[in-house]
Amino acid sequence: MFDEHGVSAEEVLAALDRTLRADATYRSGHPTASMSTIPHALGAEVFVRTLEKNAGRLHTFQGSAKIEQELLEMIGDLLGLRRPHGTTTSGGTESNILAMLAARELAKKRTDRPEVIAPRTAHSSVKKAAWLLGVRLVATRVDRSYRAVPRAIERAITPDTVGIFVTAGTTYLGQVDPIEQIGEIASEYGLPLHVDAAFGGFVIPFLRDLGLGDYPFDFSVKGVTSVSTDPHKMGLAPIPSGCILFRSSKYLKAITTRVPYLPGASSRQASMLGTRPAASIIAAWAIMRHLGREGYRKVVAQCMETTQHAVERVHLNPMLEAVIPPVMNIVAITSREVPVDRIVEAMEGRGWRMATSPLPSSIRLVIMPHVTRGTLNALFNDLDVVSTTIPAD
Ligand code: 0PR
Repeated sequence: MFDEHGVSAEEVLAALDRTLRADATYRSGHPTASMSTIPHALGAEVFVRTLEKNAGRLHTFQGSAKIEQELLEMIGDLLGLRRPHGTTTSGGTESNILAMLAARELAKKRTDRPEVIAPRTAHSSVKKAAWLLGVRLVATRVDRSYRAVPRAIERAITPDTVGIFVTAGTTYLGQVDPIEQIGEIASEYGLPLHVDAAFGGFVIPFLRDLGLGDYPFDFSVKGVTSVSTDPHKMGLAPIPSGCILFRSSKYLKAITTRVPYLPGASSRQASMLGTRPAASIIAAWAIMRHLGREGYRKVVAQCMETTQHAVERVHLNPMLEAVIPPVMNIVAITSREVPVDRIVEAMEGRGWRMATSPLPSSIRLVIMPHVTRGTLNALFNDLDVVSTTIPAD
């Protein structure tokens, strides 16, 4: 109901407090399967200070326009691209939609029945993008480690194929597709190759620095034509914050429209949205400037240490098993006997908010910076009880 007369600010805030008590807070150590976390304090401060700025109107906010460009350049540098052509977005979903739009538009003279190939582990937003854009999505199989099978992708190519989508840091397992091999195929067939690094973009470069794994995924790989990554995941930025970068300007041009009421360069918009917060762009910029590579490396090192602890707890329980040895700070746990759903139900009964993955049926933990050893120990103590006391049938 929308009342004729308003109520006092105190009353509004009290009502808010009561209602929002139902939300999980990151500070409590929960949730244990979110890909976002407590935003970095500097980013939060900058976000609040710049709330009124509109990145959909960069003629009015020319300082913000400069910050957006600098942010894209910093992320380009992180992803191995000196002169990026791209845009900030609201997150991984919008970035995937834009990557698919670029692929479709560049092939529109060639086919009016566009198809995109993506392994079945691609995030659901790839399916959403295909649906929105009238593209047929061809899902290809994955191997026993849940990585895309390059030969299956090659076999799926038809004259109507307009692009290939792969993932660096899959939603459910944090797995990285064999992007070098797929890059070879994309180059050979002259197809755009989009890498969804929504989560992995702020993790994989630091794993490499830390000696915790080398997973080629970015513009250093031949054949990769676009990469998306989200500051609002492991970039520690406030929501909404994503970006997509293209290797060449032709992709960006293909998704750019003109806004008639805006002058000059500001009339060209590549993002899906019109009015959108510059605050999240400025906050992401501030956090990246402040933390530097060193700061993010420390965050990733800490998350990977905690992830290792989670893996040790899984190994200590004979009823549980990690689906793959974690590549990054995502752990998927299956149960050897009791169906995962029943474990989850019992854990929910003990007050945990659990997340599951369907491929394969497993419990999903994302070890973000707010997830501590203490939280994990409490969670595994309960998992140990639950997994050993529920009857298997
Ligand atoms: N690409 C990948 C690889 C992702 O993991 C996600 C989000 C996206 C794109 C879409 O990003 P935006 O949400 O920023 O548009 N993955 C979600 C996440 O973990 C999906 C999710 C959320 C899955 C909660 C399970 C869950 O319990 O944030």
